[in-house]
Amino acid sequence: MPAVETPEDTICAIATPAGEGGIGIVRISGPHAVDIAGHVVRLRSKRSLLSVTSHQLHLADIVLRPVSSIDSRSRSKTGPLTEEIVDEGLVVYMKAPRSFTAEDVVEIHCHGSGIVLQRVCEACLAAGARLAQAGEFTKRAFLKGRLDLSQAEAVLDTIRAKSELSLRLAQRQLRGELAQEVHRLRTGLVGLLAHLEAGIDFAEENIAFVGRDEMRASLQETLAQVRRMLASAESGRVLRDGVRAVITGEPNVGKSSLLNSLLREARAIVTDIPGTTRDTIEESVVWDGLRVTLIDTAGLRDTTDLVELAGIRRSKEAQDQADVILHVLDGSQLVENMELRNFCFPSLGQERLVIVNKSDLIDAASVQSLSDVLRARTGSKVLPISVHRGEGLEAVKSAVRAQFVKPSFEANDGVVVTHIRHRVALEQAETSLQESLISIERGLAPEFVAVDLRGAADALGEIVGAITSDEVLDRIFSEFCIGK
Ligand SMILES: Nc1nc2c(ncn2[C@@H]2O[C@H](COP(=O)(O)OP(=O)(O)OP(=O)(O)O)[C@@H](O)[C@H]2O)c(=O)[nH]1
Ligand SMILES: [Mg+2]
Repeated sequence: MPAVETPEDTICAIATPAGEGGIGIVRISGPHAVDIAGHVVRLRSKRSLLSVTSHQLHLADIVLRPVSSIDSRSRSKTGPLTEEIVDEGLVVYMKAPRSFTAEDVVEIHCHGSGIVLQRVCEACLAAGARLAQAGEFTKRAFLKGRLDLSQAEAVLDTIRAKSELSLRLAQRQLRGELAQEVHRLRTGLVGLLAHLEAGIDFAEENIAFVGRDEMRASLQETLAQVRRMLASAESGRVLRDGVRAVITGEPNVGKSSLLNSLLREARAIVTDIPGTTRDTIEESVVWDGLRVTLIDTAGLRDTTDLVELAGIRRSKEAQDQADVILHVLDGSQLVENMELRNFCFPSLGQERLVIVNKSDLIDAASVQSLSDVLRARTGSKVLPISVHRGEGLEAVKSAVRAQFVKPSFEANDGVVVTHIRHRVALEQAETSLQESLISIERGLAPEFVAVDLRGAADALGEIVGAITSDEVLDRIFSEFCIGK
C-alpha cells in the first residue's frame, strides 16, 4: 500500500487544453465536489445535483453567484456582484468510488471558451475547492488504488502518444499488462521469502520449508522472465518515444535529398555544391504507426570553414543521440573509386543502415556487386536507392521499422517495457536474483538468500508503486500538467 495518505480536500482544474474548443471541462474531485459544483450549476430540471442519477449528463445553466452568498469555506474574494449566467452546459456527477479518482467527481462541460472555463474554475475555488496540482487527479486515482503506478504512467503516455504504436503500448500498460506480470513475479518471490523466513525461525528444529532445488528452479524462472522483460526495454522505449534516425555521410551524397523524399516535402536545401547543409534539420513522420524523427546533418569532411565546422560538430552530437544511423554513400563515386574509398562510418554502437544512393548513375550489376562488398565489409544491412528515381525508399522505411518493431510486438506477445524507471527497477531485480542464486549455489545461510529475495521483490514493487517514496511519486506526477 502506498505510504502517502489520501488528502481529504476537494480539488478542481480545467481539464481540457488551453485555447478555443467545442467544449471545455472543469473537473472537481473530492468529498465536497457536489457541494462546490452546486454553487456553479443550476440544473434545468430544477433538481439538486445530489439527487440526480450518477454517471448521467444533465443540462444546466452555469451560474456565477456573488461571493457573499457562498459559504464559509470560501477563500477567494473574487466573483460577480450579482448572479450571472455565463454559459449553459452539461454536468455529470460520478459518485465515489465509481470515478477516475475513486472520489466524488463532478465534471462541468461548458463551451470551450478560455474565459468561461477560467471563471467557472475561479467560482469553484471561491466555493472552497483547491486548485489541483499537476497530475493530482491521476495521483489520487493511484493513492486510492484505482490504478497502480505503471498504469498512472500509462495515462500520461496515452495523452502524449504521437503514433499508433506508442498509443497501443500505452493502452496495454494502462490495462495492467505490465502490472499483472510484475505482481505475479513479486507474489512468487514473497511466497518464497515467507517459506525461507519460516525456515529461519524454525532452524533449530531443522525443518526445511522449501527445498534448495525447488527454490533455485523457481528463482531461475523468475530471473529468466525478468530478463525477457528487460530485452524488450530498448525497443519499448523507442516505440514509445519514436525512433531518432540520423542521416549521415560525406558531403553531396544525397542526404538532404533523402530527407526530402522521406518527408515528401522540400524541407532541406539540395544543391550540387558539397557542404550545402550546415545546420541539423529535424522533422518527424509516422510510418505505419511508428513515429520516426529524421535528422539531416552536415556532410562530414575536413574543412576550415567555421560555419561548416560548427555544423559538423552538431552532426556528431546528433549521431550520439541516434537510435539508428542512416549512413548514405554515393554509389556512382564508389564504383569509380572502389579500392580507394575509406568508408567513414560513425564508430558508435547504434543500429546502422548503409544506404547506397544515386543507383540511377550506375548499372544494375555494379549496384549488386557494390552492395555485396559493402555488406561484407560493414556487416550492416545495405540498401541501394535512387532518390531521383524514387527507388528503394520503401525498403529504407521497412528496414528502419524492422529494427525496432519486432514480430513478437506485432503479435502482442509478451510484456513490453517502455519506461526507463521500469528498466532500472528490473535491472535491480535481476542483480538481486543473480546474487540470491549465487548464495544458494555456495550453500550460504538462508538469511543471505532472504536479503536478496527481499531486494528483488522491492525492486519489482517499485514498478507498480507498492514500494515508492514520496519523492518518486512527486517526480512522476509533476510530469503531468494541471487537470490530468
Ligand atoms: N543522380 C542522382 N543525383 C542525386 C540523387 N540524390 C541526390 N542527388 C544529387 O546530389 C546532389 C547533392 O544532393 P544533396 O541532397 O544536397 O546532398 P547532401 O548529402 O545533403 O550534401 P551536403 O548537404 O553538402 O552534405 C544534388 O545535386 C542532388 O540532386 C540521386 O538519387 N541520383
Ligand atoms: Mg545536405
